[in-house]
Amino acid sequence: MKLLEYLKEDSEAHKILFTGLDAAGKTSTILMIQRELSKFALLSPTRGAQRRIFSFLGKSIAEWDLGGQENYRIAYLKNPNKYFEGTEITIYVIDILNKDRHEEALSYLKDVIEQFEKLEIEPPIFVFFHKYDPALIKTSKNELDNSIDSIQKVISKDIKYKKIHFYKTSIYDPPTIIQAMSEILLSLYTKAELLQKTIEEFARKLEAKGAVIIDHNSLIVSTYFKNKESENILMSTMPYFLALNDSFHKFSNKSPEELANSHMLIQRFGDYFIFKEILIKDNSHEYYIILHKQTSEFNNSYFDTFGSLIQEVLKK
Ligand SMILES: Nc1nc2c(ncn2[C@@H]2O[C@H](COP(=O)(O)OP(=O)(O)OP(=O)(O)O)[C@@H](O)[C@H]2O)c(=O)[nH]1
Ligand SMILES: [Mg+2]
Repeated sequence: MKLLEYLKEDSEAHKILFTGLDAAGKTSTILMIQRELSKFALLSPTRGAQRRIFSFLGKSIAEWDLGGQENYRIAYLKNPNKYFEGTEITIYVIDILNKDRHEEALSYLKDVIEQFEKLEIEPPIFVFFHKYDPALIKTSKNELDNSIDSIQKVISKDIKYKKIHFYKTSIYDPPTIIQAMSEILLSLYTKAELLQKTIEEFARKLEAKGAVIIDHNSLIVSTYFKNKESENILMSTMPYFLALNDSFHKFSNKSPEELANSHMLIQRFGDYFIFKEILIKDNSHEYYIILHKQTSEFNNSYFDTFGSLIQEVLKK
C-alpha cells in the first residue's frame, strides 16, 4: 500500500457494525457502553442504519447500528456497498431467549457473510448470545446453555467462517458487555500490549493486587491482576465505580481540577479499592484507574508519573 493511501485510511474511523434481527438487543448493548441507561425505557426499534462516532484510546470508531426489522434487512442486502463496505469488525447479536427465531437469525448471519464475500472483506465476527440474564441463569442455566450450544454447532458446521468468536451478554449484567466490547475494541490497537506492560509495572510498584484502567465510557483500556480473586472482584465492580463517581460529581461544588486530584476509597473485606482519575495532558477524554490493595496507602506522585507514561504510550 502506498504511504498516502495508508495515511488516509489511518485517519478514517474504524467501522464497527452491529447487526442481527430486530429486537435482538443491539441498541440496548450500544446504550450500555455509552452509559446512557436512562434511555432504555424510551427505546423503540431502530429505523434504518444509525451511525455514531466515538473515540477510544485516541482513535475514532464509527459504530453502525443496523435496525433489524425485515424491510431494513432487505434494503441492506440490496446495497452492500453502502452498508457493509469497509467493515472492520462485526458484532452479531442473537436473542437467545427467542428460540423460534434462531433459524432466522442464522440465516441472516449467512446473508451478512455473503455480503462480505462479495466485497472481498473478512472482518472478524463477534456473536453475542444476548439476554443471557443473571435471573435466568439461576433458574434455567442448562436450557440456556443448550440452546447456545446448538446455535454454535450450526455455525461451525454450516457457516464455517474463519474469524468468528462468541460471547454471552446481558444488559442486566453490565460487566459482560463491557468486557466483551473492551476486548473487541482493543484488538484494533497495536499499543494495547505496551499499555499492559505499563500498568503491570505500576501495579507492582504500588504493591497492588490488581489494577484496571477504564475510559469515560467505562471501557477497559488495560488490566493487571495478581490472582483470579482480584480479577473477579475488579471486573465485576468496575462499572459501578464510575457510576458512583458520577453521582458524587453531580452534587459537588468543587472545581474539575479539585475533583480530578481527589480519590475515592472503599474498604471491603479487609481490602482497599482506590478509584482515581488519571490526568493525561492533551487528551480530551478522562481515564480512570481502580486499584485493589491490601493497604490504603499510596503515593500521589506515582499517579502523575503513570499519567505521563500513558500519555507517551498513546502518542506512539
Ligand atoms: N431480558 C433481556 N432483554 C433485553 C436485553 N437487551 C435488550 N433487551 C430488550 O430487548 C428489546 C429490544 O431491544 P433493542 O435494543 O431495541 O433491540 P434492537 O436489536 O436494537 O432492535 P432493532 O432496533 O429493531 O433492530 C427491548 O425491549 C430491550 O429492553 C437483555 O440483555 N436481556
Ligand atoms: Mg435498535
